[in-house]
Amino acid sequence: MIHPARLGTRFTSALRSPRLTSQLGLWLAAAIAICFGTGLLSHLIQHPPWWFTWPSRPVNLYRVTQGLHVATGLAAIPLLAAKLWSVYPRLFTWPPVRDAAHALERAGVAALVAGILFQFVTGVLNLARWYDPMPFFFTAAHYWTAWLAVGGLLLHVAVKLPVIRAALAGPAAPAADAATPATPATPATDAAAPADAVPGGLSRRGLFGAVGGAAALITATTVGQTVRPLAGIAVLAPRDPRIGPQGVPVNRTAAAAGVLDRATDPAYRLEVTGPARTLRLRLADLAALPQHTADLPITCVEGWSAGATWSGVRIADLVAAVGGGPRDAVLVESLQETGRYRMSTLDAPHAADPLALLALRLGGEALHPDHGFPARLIAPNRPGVLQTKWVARIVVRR
Ligand SMILES: Nc1nc2c(c(=O)[nH]1)N[C@H]1C(S)=C(S)[C@@H](COP(=O)(O)O)O[C@H]1N2
Ligand SMILES: [Mo]
Repeated sequence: MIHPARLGTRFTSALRSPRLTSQLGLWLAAAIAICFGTGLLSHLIQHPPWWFTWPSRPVNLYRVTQGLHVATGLAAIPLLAAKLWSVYPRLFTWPPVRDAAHALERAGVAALVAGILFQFVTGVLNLARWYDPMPFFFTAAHYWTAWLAVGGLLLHVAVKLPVIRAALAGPAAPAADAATPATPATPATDAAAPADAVPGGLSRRGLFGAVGGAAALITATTVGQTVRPLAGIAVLAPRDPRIGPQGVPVNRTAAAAGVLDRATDPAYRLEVTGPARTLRLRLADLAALPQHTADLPITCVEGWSAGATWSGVRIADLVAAVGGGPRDAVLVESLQETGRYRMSTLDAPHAADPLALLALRLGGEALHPDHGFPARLIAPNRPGVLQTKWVARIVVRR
């Protein structure tokens, strides 16, 4: 049996060094910062606190921020893998903890790694719409773990700052890094001794090429779910944004939402309630109102998006018809009786935007039942989950 103290000598790559770990860490931190910022933004848009308002323009802004959220999260996976590879021999350092401070630092790193892995795994499961392995509500777990992971990350960077500084300022030659601990703060066990290196192993440039290549490949084969010119090569994206009824994907069909009968019932009435009156409108009444057309995307939080041409009645016109005004918010309710996305709120900037429609038509045809027939909400610069389908009721909120 090998004594644990000798295990370290079996990790032979001379590439491992505080410098390599720091450089990978820098890229990883940049990706995580964008991913966290855009994720937080998406959360704020969906659950706005009183101090937060989200504009209705530019119409594609959320498409960009949520596309970045998913793309940076995916691209960070090979970066994390490489960074963990660069330090994992330390799992076997002996003794495992030197003192209380060291124990705390190691526990912090363990929590941080667990948090980030949880984010990547749940994020990918959500993209794949595979909820079985997640016995919790994805959105809440993904949101709160993000705070834990980012807190852990800031702490980790703070603790490691002297090492990171010295490593990044130090000489570029990896052998020199590995041979001389960069600062007294760096324990001698930080890197395998270059004497152990396997000649002809992966070069530093080769490693960065492989990691960068993997990140680029993942991005190129998934980002087409929102960047249309790349749709043809998006072989790893779970969703082809060009495929679906009327050329637009569907997340929840009318049958799955249990609304097919009521949506196609000739007795359908849209109820519009405002400070002055309540209107009950037949589909023919809605079609007789002034119709407007808007080119707007469906932007799913899952990272896919699809632009389409919608036409129907302006939300602002309906609000005005029941005595509301441009400073009012609007509650939109679906025929769907249960489910998290049966309702949404349009804040005043969105409700008053002339592009916010109660859409009756998609691409010049009546809405397909799966796209929300007889009427769906479509408004600019909003997550897909807030674009309520099969609208039954609109309530003006002062
Ligand atoms: N009533 C209702 N509306 C809904 C949903 C839903 O489950 N129920 N899903 C939302 C989600 S998650 C998205 S991404 C869009 C998808 O719209 P589409 O199916 O018309 O493309 O509809 C939204 N509207
Ligand atoms: Mo969605």
